[in-house]
Amino acid sequence: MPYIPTPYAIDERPEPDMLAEAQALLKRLRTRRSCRDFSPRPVARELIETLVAVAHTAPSGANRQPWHFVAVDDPAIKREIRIAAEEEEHESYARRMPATWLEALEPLGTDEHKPFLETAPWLVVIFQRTWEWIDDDKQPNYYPMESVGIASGMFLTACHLAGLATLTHTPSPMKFLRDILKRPDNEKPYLLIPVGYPATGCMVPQIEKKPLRDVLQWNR
Ligand code: IYR
Repeated sequence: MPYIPTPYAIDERPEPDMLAEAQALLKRLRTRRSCRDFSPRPVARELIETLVAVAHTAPSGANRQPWHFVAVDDPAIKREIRIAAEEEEHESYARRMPATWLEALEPLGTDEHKPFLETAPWLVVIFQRTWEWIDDDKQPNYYPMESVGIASGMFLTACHLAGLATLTHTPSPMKFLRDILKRPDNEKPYLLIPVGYPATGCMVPQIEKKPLRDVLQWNR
C-alpha cells in the first residue's frame, strides 16, 4: 500500500491552559483504583461500546490494530468464566505461585475467589492478535503486546473518566477465555477487565505510588 499523506493538526491552546488541564487530569486519574467489589447495577451497552471505541483509537505496530474486544454481560457466560477462572486461580494460589509472590500480594488482600466475575455488569476481555492471514499469507503482527497494552491503558483511563470502576484481572493461565468466547487460534487472551460501579461500601487496599522523582529522570 502506498504512503498517502493527510494533514495533521492538534487542538492548540495556551500552555498555561494545557498545564491546568494536565493537572486536573492528574487529580482525576489519581483517584483510580482497581476494584474487586462491584455493584450489580447495569451499565448501558452504548457506554461500553464508546469506551471500546476510545481504546480502538490507540496507535499500533504498522497500524495492524492487533486487538479484539469481547464484551460480556450474559450471566450464563459470566458464570462459565468465573468457574473456569476460579479453578485456575485455586491451582495458582495453592501450588503455582511461589511464596515470594503470595507475600507480595498480601497487602492487596486477593485470593482465589472471584465473585466480581459474576457481579460486575460487564466483563471486557481483550485479546491480542499475534498473526493475521493477509492475501493467503500468514503474517505476524508487529509489537502486538505493546499495542494491546496501550489500547488497554486507554480503555482503563476512559472507563475511569467516564465514572466506571475497572479491574485488570489476569487469571493464569487464561486460555480458557479463548475456548469459552470462541475466539480463533491467532488470538491470545491479554486482560480480563470487569467494568461497572463499585459496590456500596466498597473498600480497596491502602497503597502508595512511588514519588515521581523515583520514576522520572531528566536527561542523563
Ligand atoms: N491472578 C491472581 C493473582 C494476582 C497477581 C497479581 I501480579 C496481582 O497484582 C493481583 C493478583 C488474582 O487475580 O488473584
